[in-house]
Amino acid sequence: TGSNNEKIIMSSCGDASYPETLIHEFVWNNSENYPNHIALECGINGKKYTFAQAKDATSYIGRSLRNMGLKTGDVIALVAPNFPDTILSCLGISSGGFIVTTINPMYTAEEMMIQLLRANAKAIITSTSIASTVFAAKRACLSHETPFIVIDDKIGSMPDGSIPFSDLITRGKSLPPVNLNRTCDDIVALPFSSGTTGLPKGVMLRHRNLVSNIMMVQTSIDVFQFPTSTFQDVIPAVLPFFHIYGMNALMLPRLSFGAKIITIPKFVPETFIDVLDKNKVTALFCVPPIILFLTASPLVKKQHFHHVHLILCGAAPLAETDVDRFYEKYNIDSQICEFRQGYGLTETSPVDFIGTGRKYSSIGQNIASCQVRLVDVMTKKDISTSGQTGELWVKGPHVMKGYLNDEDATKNTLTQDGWLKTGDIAYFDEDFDFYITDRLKELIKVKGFQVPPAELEALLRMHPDVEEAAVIGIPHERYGEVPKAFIVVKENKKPTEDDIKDFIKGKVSEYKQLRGGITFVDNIPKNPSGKILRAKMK
Ligand code: AYL
Repeated sequence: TGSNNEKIIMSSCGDASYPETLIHEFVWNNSENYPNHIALECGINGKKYTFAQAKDATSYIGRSLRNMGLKTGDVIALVAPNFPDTILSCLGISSGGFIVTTINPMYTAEEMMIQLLRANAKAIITSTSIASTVFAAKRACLSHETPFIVIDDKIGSMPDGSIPFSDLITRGKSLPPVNLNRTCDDIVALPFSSGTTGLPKGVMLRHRNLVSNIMMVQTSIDVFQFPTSTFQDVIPAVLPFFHIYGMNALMLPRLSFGAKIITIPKFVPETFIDVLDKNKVTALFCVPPIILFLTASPLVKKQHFHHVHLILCGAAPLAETDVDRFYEKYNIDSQICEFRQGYGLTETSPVDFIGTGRKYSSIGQNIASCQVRLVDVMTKKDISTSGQTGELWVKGPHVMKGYLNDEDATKNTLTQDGWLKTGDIAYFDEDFDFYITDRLKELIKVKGFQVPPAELEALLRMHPDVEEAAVIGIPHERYGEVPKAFIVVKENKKPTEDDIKDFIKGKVSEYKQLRGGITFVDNIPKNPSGKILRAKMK
């Protein structure tokens, strides 16, 4: 129990210790023990890097970026599907003393522009298959001289004036090492999240946030008897690296413990199965739709799980029955191929809870160094009884510095004494295992991806026939949730559902489309200050 009637739930794992190192140093820390092991391999074309090669390449990339005139703390946008070179870019940006803002490669040029501008990007790294879209975004909003670096992914070509990514590595070899003027308290990553309300915002994550979270998880997996993670792990990476789950729950921690990462640029069932066929995969990092795929697809066979000791699922709610079905179908020993959930947010680098292995629908318990409070939504008082729901608050060394250039949003999310309000509703049971029951915040999660309703509402209001619009998430069998719009039309206007859908189509990416449909209404319920009453709409 803390001051002011705070009822703090400490981690049963105690505190995690972590080194005061920068994230790229941390990731390659153990690599001298296995320099010739494969660190990265492309699941499509087989391109490989050993740990020694990957470590050196990271450093050369940092030097080359410096040599382009970029300065300490500049933001570099990384807009690429999962490739070995995407990982090297990410770490290279850190080793050059820069900040990486990861942009969803499936975005439209319009969506990319918004992030490039908000993040104040000074350079772009992308890949050939999406280069023309990214280039259009660049041309529309950044200066002509902005370095445009392109990974050759064997699809598409490089726009005029591009710098081939491979040049960064070859040229960097002859450049002097970067004299890094950075500490653990400096920002290194700027992923975007809409948080509890409004449009996507830059989440300022420090080196310390990323490194501490990796060690917080590592310290806890012993206590929760998680299947061990070792340098012999072989892990397919289909979850995108631009999202914090792919970045700091999969790529960076697994590499730092010596695993081999097999990159998959896009979830195509045949590609995924091909990777499972060709490799002795030891762990699977999933979102709920992938669990459904593993259970339902006729392509998936029991033998694919022969070496798998961990299936981790996070980023969206998962039903216990989905896990039961998986085990029933393949008749696999759940003690050998273990299933666990993870829970967290971009704002917490991201992991706060991991499953304890007892109940599949539970997110488990708070990990080492992660303090928790459950705050009653009505009374604002802390809850200390099992079964009672409240908003989940978390605190620890993994909590973001704040939202970039958005003091209001930061103040509304982070209390003065460092508590982060997650916007999720939870309770704990008699074993102190936690369950997420609802979302207080307006965020919609489609296949685990963030869809901020405010973004769709702003777009809908730009339609000439639309007076007012409100967007909420409705349940969807395969995607978890999908966006649905309520629209008030202007006088004498009669747009059809398809008119509106077509208007949205080219403007936002595929997963943000209004799959939940559109309902035309006479008014949208709002509170006196004009805030949409979403709970009422649902
Ligand atoms: P963001 N169950 C239910 N909802 C979840 C879960 C879960 N296991 N995990 C995340 N969410 C929701 O920023 C929740 O509403 O980061 C939360 O506030 O895209 C929101 O997603 C955050 O969305 C891991 C592996 C965390 C993955 C993650 C996901 C981070 C998602 C820990 O071990």
